[in-house]
Amino acid sequence: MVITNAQDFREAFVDRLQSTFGKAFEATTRNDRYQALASMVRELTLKNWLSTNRCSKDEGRRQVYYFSMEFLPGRFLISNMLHLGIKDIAEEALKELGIDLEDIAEEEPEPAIGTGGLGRLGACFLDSMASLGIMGHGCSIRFRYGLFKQRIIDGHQVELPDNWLASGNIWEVKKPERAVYVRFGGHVRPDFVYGRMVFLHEGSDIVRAVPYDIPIVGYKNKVVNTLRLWESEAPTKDFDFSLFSRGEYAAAMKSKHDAEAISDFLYPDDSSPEGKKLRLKQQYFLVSAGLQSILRHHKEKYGRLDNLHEKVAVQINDTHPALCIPELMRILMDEESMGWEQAWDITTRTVNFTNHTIMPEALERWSEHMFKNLLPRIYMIVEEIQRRLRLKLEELYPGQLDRQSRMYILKDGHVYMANLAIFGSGMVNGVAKVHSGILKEHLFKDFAEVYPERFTNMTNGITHRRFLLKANPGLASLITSAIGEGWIKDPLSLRKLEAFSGDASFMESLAAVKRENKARLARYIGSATGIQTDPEGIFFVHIKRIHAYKRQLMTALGILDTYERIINGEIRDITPRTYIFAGKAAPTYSLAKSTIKLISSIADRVNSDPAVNGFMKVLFLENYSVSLAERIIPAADVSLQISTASKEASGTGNMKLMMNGAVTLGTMDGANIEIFEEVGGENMFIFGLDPAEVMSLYSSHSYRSWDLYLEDEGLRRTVDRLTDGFLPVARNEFERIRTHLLDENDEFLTLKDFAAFKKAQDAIVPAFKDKERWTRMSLVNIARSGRFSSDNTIKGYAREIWKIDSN
Ligand code: F58
Repeated sequence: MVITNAQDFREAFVDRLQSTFGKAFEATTRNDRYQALASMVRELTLKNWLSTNRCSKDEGRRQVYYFSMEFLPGRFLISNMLHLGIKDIAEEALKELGIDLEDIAEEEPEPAIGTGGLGRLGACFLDSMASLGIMGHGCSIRFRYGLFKQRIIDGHQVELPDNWLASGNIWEVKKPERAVYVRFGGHVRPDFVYGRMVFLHEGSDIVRAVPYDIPIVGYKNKVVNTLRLWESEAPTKDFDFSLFSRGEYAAAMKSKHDAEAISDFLYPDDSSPEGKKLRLKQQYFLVSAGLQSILRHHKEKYGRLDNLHEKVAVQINDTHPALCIPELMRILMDEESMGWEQAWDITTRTVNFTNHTIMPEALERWSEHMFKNLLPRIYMIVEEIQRRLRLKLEELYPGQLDRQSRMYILKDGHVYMANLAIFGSGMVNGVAKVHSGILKEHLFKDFAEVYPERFTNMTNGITHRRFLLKANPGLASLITSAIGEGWIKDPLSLRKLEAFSGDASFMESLAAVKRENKARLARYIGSATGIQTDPEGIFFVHIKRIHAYKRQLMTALGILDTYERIINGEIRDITPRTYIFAGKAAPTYSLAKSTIKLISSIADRVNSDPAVNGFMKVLFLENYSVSLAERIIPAADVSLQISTASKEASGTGNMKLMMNGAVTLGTMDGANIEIFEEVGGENMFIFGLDPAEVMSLYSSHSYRSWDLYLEDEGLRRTVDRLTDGFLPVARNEFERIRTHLLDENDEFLTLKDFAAFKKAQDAIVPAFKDKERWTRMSLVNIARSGRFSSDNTIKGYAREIWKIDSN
């Protein structure tokens, strides 16, 4: 298929529709049209995929494998078209046929294999690696059900299964011939073969891992990398027929179900031992399947494994894939007959670890008992790693058992995954300067003292191709008309835009693009919720996972306070304000779920009050996803990034919003600090405690939220509103939140920072009303966002961690 103009494209498309569906063009459905178009785009990517694979084979360049439990790539269709350079032609051709490309793109089911920033970061990295010509691939699980679909019913989050694969996935290619086998349970028997000790793994359950490959298309460079997703199956595809013939139906199906369960759900509920076991199984499944296939490929190419670290870099995304370390050891020793020293040397030069959070609940540890039963050979290897770690620490810190044990992998009946990841990796990085500092100085201080050279920082980034070029075509074309299209390959050149701050017509166009994006979002909100919003007013946007440390609660209390001050006549400025929230709460996280209900209740009260109706609206948009983010972000005026300082490792929503001209209202946390370095205090609104202040407040134990509440009348009024019948819900509905804020002493310092937050928010209104000033702030944010492109981040990883060239 060679397509060079809209007419060719139109003909090929109509032809494809007819030959696939046997229908006249007029009779085809929206889904038929999506399928036909996607199959054309897929065909174009496959050609480049083949040549990329051939070229990487020929050149012997170092390949990067990004192991992650999560990837949130978003929809592929339009992004692939942009990257292949055929979007404009296709859009024109479709228009001639009366088809809106954006409309049919909605037919694509969105891969929901992720919860938040961590999964989206993986997808941004894949995009940047492909676009920079780095041979970098993703490795994950093909979860049949991704994260739940969120509905908001009567203000509550309701979770529904997300069967994203129900009607197939046109982008994937199943590779049954590349299947591998993964073992669980059983026991290990040492034996001697030709005088050498070997470990025989007997009586284990075997699961077949089948890869599905998704092409990741680089931007106009003919590079196509791979996101490989593994699906679990029983080793023989059918059930056990002998049991079936004896009438034991349930037993006959059991092993099939058990095997398939591994790739059924992302993050099964792990409050039960069974749930925990399944999670550990998933982690080992991912790691073992991924590494076996990498090593097989490497051997096919080089015929040896002693050069593995020269040709392969494995990046482990948080601790979920940390079993890469003992599994690589197992393969090198048990299957390739390498000695411990050599295998360890290769492993630690191949694997690197990224930490994404300091929240204690995310620092994984497994019961040693469960670990040993499920992964007996891996357990033996971990025991030996622990033994060697202990010897090393005893040598360094003789007799200092407390200090030593803080670094142990095995202790108190548990396996500590972060300690394993640090000890077994070549490099360890955090995801923003402040976060990497906290890792070195607090969380992993002991290790950083042993291995100072191992710790580094790689500030996160986002792909400007999805979050600007694709999501905001109006802004993208204004930028291109001003500075040319060089910024798409070189995002730092967005800086050139600053020269236009004195160009009245450019600035007017910039404001017009934002207005148009807001009008588009307002239309969407109107049709999705029936609520009318005013695109002339301020759009405040707080979109991310719902978590107490991200303080959606503070925004909600801020709205309550503003609303009351308006109806009391304390605020007379009636600049329209729309507050937009979106995000999912973990199903078992009751405080986060109450926060969603609170936002919905505030929305019910505010949106139905005629006294503020013309100018104040609150919305919680359900089912946050990459595509919903792409809708909201271009329309944001104010980006709420208000986590308790020190808690947000980096944040990446802050970067996406900044790049689209939103001004940040934030705390000095995560990458906000680096955004501040770029744009300065005059182009963002910073408030509240900084990380050092927060940490010293915690360690001094001097904070009492009750005292603050009793002292500050305004604060008391707002907190009381939760439970005094002001909101249209039962009075005890938000008792949980009140308890968190007062009796549990406000762990995330929402009340402590509240006065500063209010002040910062109040300062936004006059700044927004000064249109020239606001548009200039917006321009500076866009122009200086290039540093936060994931292209830069990936160049950093390539240079410092993977030691490869990127152009
Ligand atoms: C996020 N982590 C961080 N974790 O919160 C964010 O600051 C950072 O920018 C981002 O990683 C990328 O580095 C994150 O998204 C999760 O989603 C957890 C995964 C495991 C279950 C609990 C949530």
